[in-house]
Amino acid sequence: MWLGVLTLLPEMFAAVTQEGVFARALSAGSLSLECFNPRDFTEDKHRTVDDRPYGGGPGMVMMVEPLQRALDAAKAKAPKGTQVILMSPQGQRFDQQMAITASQHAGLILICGRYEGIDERFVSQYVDSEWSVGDYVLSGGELPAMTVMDAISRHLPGTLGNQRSVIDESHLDGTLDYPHYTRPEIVGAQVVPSQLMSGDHNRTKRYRRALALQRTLERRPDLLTGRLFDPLDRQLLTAAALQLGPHTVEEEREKKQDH
Ligand code: 4H7
Repeated sequence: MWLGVLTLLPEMFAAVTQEGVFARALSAGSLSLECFNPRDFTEDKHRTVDDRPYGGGPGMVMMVEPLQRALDAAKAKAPKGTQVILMSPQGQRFDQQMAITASQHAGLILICGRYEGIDERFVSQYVDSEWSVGDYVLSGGELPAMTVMDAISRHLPGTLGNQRSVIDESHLDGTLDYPHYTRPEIVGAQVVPSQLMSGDHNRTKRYRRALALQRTLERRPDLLTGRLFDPLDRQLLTAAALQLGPHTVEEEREKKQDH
């Protein structure tokens, strides 16, 4: 997969290119990354990339022309069909399914905004989609772009070591991850759950599934709504709901009393 990034701060991307899954995907050749700095595509002495907002107000806005030229340079190197994505607080919420889908594309161009934002005429003319990594505002799109890049790189062939099927992982099947333990067996007053010590693979599997479902119900019930479950999952979820039921009803009652 080919990744192009438009950024005024290309040095930031050392954070993902120097170590970790993304770096290994680069070394393995299943991924390549090229940064394009709009400042390198300016023609004035001061290499200006921003200007004051029409209509007034605080801060500066990224100008169309340097972005346009940087994007042209990126597109000249991009594979056919490469999508142009703007990292933006106004974007569609980026999730695991989008990471998987994107990892199957030949190319992707990620645009990182700075200052107060980007001239809307550039966005409407060149951007195919806007993605957000969460409902908060950051000072630039670089960290969101790296977040997306890391999530995507984990799904490229040969990156997850032995292709250990990512199926077991949190979010892929719409449930949160189960808790993990390693040596030593005892830490202070806490021991490793006996279900993981028996060596009985089916018992371990069932225990982990029970905890994954229980935690999802407890922490992210929104992930469970509208889903279909096989008989074992239904049984584990029902047991979890029975444990949780009075607790959440109580919380709802308290919430109502508070108001
Ligand atoms: C596009 C438009 C993504 C990109 C405006 C980007 C959060 C996310 C940015 C802006 C981002 C996310 C520039 C508006 C900085 C705010 C102070 C870059 N923030 N910004 N201003 N949630 N910021 O994915």
